Amino acid sequence: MRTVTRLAGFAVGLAAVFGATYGVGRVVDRAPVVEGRHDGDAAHATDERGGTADRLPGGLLVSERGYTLEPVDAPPGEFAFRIAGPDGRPVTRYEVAHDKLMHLIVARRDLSGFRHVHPELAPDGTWRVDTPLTGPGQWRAFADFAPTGGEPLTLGVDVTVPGELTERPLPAPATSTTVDGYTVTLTGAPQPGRTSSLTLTVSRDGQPVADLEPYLGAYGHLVALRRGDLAYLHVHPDGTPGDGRTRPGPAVTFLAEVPSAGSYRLYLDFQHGGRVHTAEFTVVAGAAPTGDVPTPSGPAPTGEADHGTPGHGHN
Ligand SMILES: [Cu+2]
Repeated sequence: MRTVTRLAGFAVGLAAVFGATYGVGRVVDRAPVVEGRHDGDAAHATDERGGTADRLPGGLLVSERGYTLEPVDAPPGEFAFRIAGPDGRPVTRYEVAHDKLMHLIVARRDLSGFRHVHPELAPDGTWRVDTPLTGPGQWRAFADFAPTGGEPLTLGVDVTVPGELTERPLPAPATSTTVDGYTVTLTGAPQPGRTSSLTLTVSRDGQPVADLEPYLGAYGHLVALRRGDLAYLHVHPDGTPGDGRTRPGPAVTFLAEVPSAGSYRLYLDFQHGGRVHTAEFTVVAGAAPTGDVPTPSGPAPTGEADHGTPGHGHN
């Protein structure tokens, strides 16, 4: 019974978010479904924010716990925003997290165009960065930060870049990809409602890369976005440089918690040769990694069956 109640609350929360974001009442006709958990553990597992797993994933709200993400006008080529605090004034004091005061992540609503950048803070509380919005489309911008005196937060806001939009289909699930001449392979698959180990292994020209450079306090930084609503997920590196057990590649392991079945896009930032590279993967939680598993008989709902199928109500 507890599970049913929790899911119902989650669905209501999502509907409210979409209503606020788009100004329409019926964008979501099916809430993401958490399946396969009947022992209630997921509802009580604490995350790094000290909250519980039945709290909404990060990035779905533009305003949370008194803090609001406010884009501000900026010259061409620049993206600027403020975080309004509980007193309504721009927040000017932040705590360092993952080596930075502010992490700004952007992606188009079709999950293309991912960028992870670090804006600079002006004394008046305005954050500025060379715009990471690299082309026309509906973008989601995520501010991941910890205000001094408050809990860590990820707020999200929609930003439209005018122009002719070419919607890109989500790439099919894969366990290997290439970026900038590196090959990155993924082992492990996220499972809804529990912590899963994901290992990414980097090679170049067939040789393992065993001298990755620390980036944001780790040998890799992994962001996951959920297809359909771009929920922003915490993925914790398992081990940090200098802890005596974590090696600088070729394998980097993360602990991922996904809140529901369905498709996710993973973005791995890693640094080698003095440059940051981003490897991207589509993964399907709660299903075989191929993502085209037919729906079995029985009551288990599936979140992956929409993959590649038009007219299913997702974006
Ligand atoms: Cu960052």
